[in-house]
Amino acid sequence: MTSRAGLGGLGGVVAAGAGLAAAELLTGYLHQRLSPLQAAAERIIALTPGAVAEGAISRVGHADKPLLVAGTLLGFFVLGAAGGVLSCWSLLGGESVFVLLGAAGVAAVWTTAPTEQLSLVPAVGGALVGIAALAVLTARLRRGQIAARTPVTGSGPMPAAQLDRRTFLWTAGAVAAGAVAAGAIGRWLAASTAAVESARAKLRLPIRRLVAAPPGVSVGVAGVSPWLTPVPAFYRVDTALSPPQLLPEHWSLRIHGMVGRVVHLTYQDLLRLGLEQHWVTLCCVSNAVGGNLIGNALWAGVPVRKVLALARPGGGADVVYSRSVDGWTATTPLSALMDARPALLAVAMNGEPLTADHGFPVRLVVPGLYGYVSATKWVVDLQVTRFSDVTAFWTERGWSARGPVKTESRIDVPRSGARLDSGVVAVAGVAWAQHRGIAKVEVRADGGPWREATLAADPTVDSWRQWVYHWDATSGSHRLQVRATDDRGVTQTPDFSGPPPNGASGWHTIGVRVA
Ligand SMILES: Nc1nc2c(c(=O)[nH]1)N[C@H]1C(S)=C(S)[C@@H](COP(=O)(O)O)O[C@H]1N2
Ligand SMILES: [Mo]
Repeated sequence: MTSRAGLGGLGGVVAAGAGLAAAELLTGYLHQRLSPLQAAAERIIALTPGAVAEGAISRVGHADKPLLVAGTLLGFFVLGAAGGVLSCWSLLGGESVFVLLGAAGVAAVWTTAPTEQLSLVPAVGGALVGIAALAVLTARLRRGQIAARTPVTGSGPMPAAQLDRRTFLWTAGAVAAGAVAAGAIGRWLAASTAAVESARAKLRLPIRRLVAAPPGVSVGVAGVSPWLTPVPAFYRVDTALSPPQLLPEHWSLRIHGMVGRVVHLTYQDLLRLGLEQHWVTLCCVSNAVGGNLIGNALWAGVPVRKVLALARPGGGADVVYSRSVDGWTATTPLSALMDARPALLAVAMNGEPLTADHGFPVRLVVPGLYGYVSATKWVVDLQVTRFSDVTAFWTERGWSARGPVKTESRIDVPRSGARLDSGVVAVAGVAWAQHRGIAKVEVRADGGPWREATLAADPTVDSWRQWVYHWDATSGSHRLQVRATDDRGVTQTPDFSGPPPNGASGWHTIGVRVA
């Protein structure tokens, strides 16, 4: 009996630990500010009467935070043990304690960070793991007699009860070891996120920080994508489940392959080459016609040309094979990196150091090419070589080795399916043909004649361009289409194609109803 209760208590502590560890792992993985355990500790500070809290804090001095977290952890373990003991007789009884513990974690996070996306995932995930671990660990204890710690004598088979006890202890030990490992990984992930955030905050880059769109780039129609895409709204596409957390002092770039000299650059070496700021529209090859995997930002970085010049690419080379710290690769034509376009090893976006999501500390940005063949984030290696000798990540998966951006245009307003009043309606959107420039945008209704839209100013051929067409809407259902012509006189093809293997094409078409 005592042995059974004792093992139940142990199982409860281990199950509570498994739940807390799972929560720590999810917290670190999802880059949340506080784990449920930390949030609970923070709530306890907030709920403690001021005088008591101050007294306690002054007595324990700077150790107050870790002590408080340790105390909260102890509280979880004590309640976990109680749940474990209960569950030897009634699983429902034991689990209700765990449900309460989970609810406390969820409530603590909810009251400290209610608005953060995903903030409740660690608490809910941790609760589920704890509940499951309790059920599994105490199953053998509920089944009946567990032998006390008596040495096995003789050579006969071990009694069943003794076997159950062993199995229980082995399982509990394994779960506890897994929990310690998961908790440690979670803490390590959280610490690396915090380190990158503080490194970003401390950086003083010699760049323009107050970023505003150049004059005249907006057609002034509500609902059109702003010319400058704010970083939080900028699309993100990568294969990293969790973005690499790479500190500037740990970053270096190796330039090698068909070069006169192998070059290694540190972050400071790179900055010393001189930063430039350029507006460049980046888009994804997976962007469907009318899609939103596209954004425009002011990038600050060092021209790739300058960096390559240090290594002196040799004759016969036609590609730069870039690699990120997490092993992703891209093949970018050497010519696009050596000609006059502002291909950058970028360190900042819209006046702020890159975020971890967008490639901190250094990424590539090359106007005129889809991201999958040019925009390597967390870039650490540039190999000058030949297209015939390498294949990049997406090329191995069936996408084209070369990915020049196709001339495209999109109707942002009105929305497809909109109900409008008759009269003059502003049809507006964006068009892009990076590094060629947009010369003309035309709109037509119901397959009628193409009408030229008015274009906003175009300070660079590397960014998208806004356009507006004032359409005289008559009642009925209508189909609106747009097409763009680039500065080379090439008009967007009507041939509709989905994204694979080298980018979508076709005219963006929407339907509207006019009253
Ligand atoms: N390291 C790494 N860099 C990468 C990718 C990736 O998966 N891994 N995806 C590329 C693709 S397909 C695109 S479209 C752009 C997107 O950049 P963004 O996430 O900053 O918008 O990054 C490129 N750089
Ligand atoms: Mo992409």
